[in-house]
Amino acid sequence: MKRLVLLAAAAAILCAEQPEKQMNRSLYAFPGKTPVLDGVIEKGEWDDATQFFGVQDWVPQFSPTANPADLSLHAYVKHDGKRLYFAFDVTDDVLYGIDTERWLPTQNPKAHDLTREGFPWFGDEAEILINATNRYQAEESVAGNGHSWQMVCNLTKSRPGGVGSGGILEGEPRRDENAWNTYRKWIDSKAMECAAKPKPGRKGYILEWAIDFDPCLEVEPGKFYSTAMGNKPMGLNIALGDLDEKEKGEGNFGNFHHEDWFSGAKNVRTQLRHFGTLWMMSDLYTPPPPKPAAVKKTKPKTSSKAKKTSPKKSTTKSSKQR
Ligand SMILES: [Ca+2]
Ligand SMILES: [Ca+2]
Repeated sequence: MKRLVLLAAAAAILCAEQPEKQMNRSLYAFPGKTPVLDGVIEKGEWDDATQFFGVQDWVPQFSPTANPADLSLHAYVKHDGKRLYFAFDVTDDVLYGIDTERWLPTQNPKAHDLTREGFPWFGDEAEILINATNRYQAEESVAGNGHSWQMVCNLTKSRPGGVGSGGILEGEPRRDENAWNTYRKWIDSKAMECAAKPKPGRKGYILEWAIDFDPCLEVEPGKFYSTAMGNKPMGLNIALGDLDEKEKGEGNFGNFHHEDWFSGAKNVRTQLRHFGTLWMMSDLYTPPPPKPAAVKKTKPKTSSKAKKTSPKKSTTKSSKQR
């Protein structure tokens, strides 16, 4: 009995330490205009996307992020019936390999080799993990195929451009040669593309990421997502990685400063069961009907003075003058 009480107390503490907002997040990708992948968020380009924000309330793998000027995210998601798109507008006060030297982690002197021995995620970067089947069995991570995958977009290196040029890279599991080769094929065929560019003033960067439904969203063997399937949930996780100066990540693996996750929990965030949900929406977003206008409680002023100087009129005038 005593043991049961203790267990219950321990469970309560665990629940308290992992607030519900960090688990099972959902995003909705609606149809929208095709964006231009150039690392610039043009006016209106992403207005029809679903917006989401981070990373103070995301799940930290390393040092928790407390200051939005240190690291924060304004992100967008939509699709155009053929491809799924994400844009990441990242605020990051120190850009690794641009504002700093290209220092290496003690764990891997080959971190920047663009091979299976390298660390593709080493740098300022984002990772997308998708489970298109939305099914899992136990504690498995992604398979590294159209059903489930993990890819990287790094600010300062890429498969197409090499070290020094940001963009898309093969992700995990690197130990699996089949996964690596599949990812390589997706990049070479442009089934997956990512544009990465520092923002003017260099206090952050933009990533614009495109993912072909076929071959990257394989919901059943040989069957890829299409809007004809209607609205469909998929597993989704996102990581935002932050390297600054080496000393800032003291004590963390690879001297990472931050690695914050959209969903899950520390150390298990790559397991499919910890993913959040991405709803692929087949129809345009329909806003809810407007609420009936509230009845004004205060009587409008009726003095002759107020009538003569209508505030509406003067606003129009001043805006015209501008
Ligand atoms: Ca753009
Ligand atoms: Ca950084």
